[in-house]
Amino acid sequence: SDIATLLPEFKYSRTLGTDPLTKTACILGSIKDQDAILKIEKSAFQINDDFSISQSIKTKNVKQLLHNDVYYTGLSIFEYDLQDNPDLQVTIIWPATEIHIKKYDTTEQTKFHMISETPEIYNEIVKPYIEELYDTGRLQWVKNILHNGAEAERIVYRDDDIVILPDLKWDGIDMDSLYLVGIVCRDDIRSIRDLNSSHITWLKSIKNNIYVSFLKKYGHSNIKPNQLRLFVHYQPSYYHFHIHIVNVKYNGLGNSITAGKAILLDDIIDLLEILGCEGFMKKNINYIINEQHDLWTRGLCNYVLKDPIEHRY
Ligand code: M7G
Repeated sequence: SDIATLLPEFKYSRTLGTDPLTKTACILGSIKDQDAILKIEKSAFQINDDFSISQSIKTKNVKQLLHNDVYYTGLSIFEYDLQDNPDLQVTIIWPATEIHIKKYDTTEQTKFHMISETPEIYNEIVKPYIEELYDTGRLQWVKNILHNGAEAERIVYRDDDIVILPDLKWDGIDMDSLYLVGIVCRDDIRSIRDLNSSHITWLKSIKNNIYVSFLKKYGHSNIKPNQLRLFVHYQPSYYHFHIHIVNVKYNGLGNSITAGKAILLDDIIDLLEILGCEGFMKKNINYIINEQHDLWTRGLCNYVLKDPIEHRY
């Protein structure tokens, strides 16, 4: 299938969420009687030296809303072109699973809670969940990238440790929202919980290769390696260890770059020095979970701090 053939077949069922800040809409529907998620996002402006307002906005397409003193506002339609200045980024997930739908459904994501996940809670609730998910095909896209040549033409860097490529969320054009993902080749690390001090050298070398390959591919841009935010999610959506590589100035990511979800790669490496051979299994991990998440219903709901105040102080 191809996105251009899927799109006309999409039948609307309900809106999963719209966000006026990121100019995004997520819609649930179906394609050939199977659930599908359609995400549309207005693209960022590409304004370069030969950008010409007068060419991009046709006079007949401007309607004035007000003029008062030096202030003029109006509505308009911009001239786009598919190659260098597209209007929209479109994502389709099809067939979409219940987990996908929950992830994109912001109408239901109203209740969030802080969780302090102890190693015991991890072993009792999270680990069995990860193991169960592992063979359900949810990581097929990762396997396809690592072993089956998927997205091959997009790959920025590859060695025995990591494959780096543009993230699904990035349009590949707008450098202000540059977003790459580095997927490690080994498949024995599901999340940061599996990391310990024996992985420090490996992580440092990966970090270095992220910077070197970034410079090779995007050195012509104005972004310096120290302007990349390297981070890892806990909980992630996909339990195969990967690193998010994002332009520091991009803050259109909502919850996914906030404390309670994103942990800087440098902090992970530093923490491993302290945590030693037990690694993250020695530590509580604190994060935010919403009631829609499977882990919530599978038991995290029993561990939420109903009264986080410790009265002995
Ligand atoms: P995560 O922390 O597991 O979950 O990151 P998140 O989606 O909640 O952030 C997985 C990352 O992989 C995300 O940044 C996704 O956008 C990205 N990603 C997911 N899929 C299915 C693909 C894909 O098929 N190709 C690429 N290139 N990136 C993907």
